[in-house]
Amino acid sequence: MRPLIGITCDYDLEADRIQLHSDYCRAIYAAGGLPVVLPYIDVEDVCSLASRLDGIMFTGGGDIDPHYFGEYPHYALGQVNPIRDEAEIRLCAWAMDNDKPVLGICRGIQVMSVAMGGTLYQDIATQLKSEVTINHRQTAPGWHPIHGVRLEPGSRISSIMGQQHIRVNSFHHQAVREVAPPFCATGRSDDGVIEVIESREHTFAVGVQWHPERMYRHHQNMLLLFKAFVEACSMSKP
Ligand SMILES: [Mn+2]
Repeated sequence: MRPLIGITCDYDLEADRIQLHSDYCRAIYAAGGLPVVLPYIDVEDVCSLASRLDGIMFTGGGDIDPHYFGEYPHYALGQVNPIRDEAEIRLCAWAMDNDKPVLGICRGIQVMSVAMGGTLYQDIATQLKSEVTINHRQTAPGWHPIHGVRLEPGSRISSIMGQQHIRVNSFHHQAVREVAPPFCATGRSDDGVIEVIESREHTFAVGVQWHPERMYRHHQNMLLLFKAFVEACSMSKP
């Protein structure tokens, strides 16, 4: 039986409308899972809904309110959504506490980091000092990998991808800054931006800064990530 995978979505506060790129659902389905989109209802009820699922995927979206990691808003901070922030951060902390498999994508890696007490660069272009300057907001099509990511030897992500250097797409201006336990940074771009975090203490808790769901049809190695996640979910007990 296909494992049931909850997928968080975006929430347009002005239009009062939830929305999600279908690629997230298609990628989970292509990897053998059954996708379920999670609405923004009462936070406690979202956790009780999640307790019936086999895993949770946190998706892309806007910026996280820096209040969650003890900072004032930087002038380059984008739009924040308090409803989505509160629900996702609580849900992620619950999932980690209950060892529910978690995959974070783009904003999702940031949600995972912040939920465990980590911090973010609110804007890497102005806050990250590096000799290598990569444009992490590509204008090339989403399926096209624009920069490299070096994966930590022996990490879960390198064993999933079967390589220690991969190429990824990039659609972000924020990034994980300080990683809090149980996470470790296990993948970085050439300018030092953290692009992968993972926990060795959990069944499956991996966050990636890129968008594998937009790549997997052109670059099949990206399906390996969804397959590893779905496989871990299929062994989790709801
Ligand atoms: Mn990037």
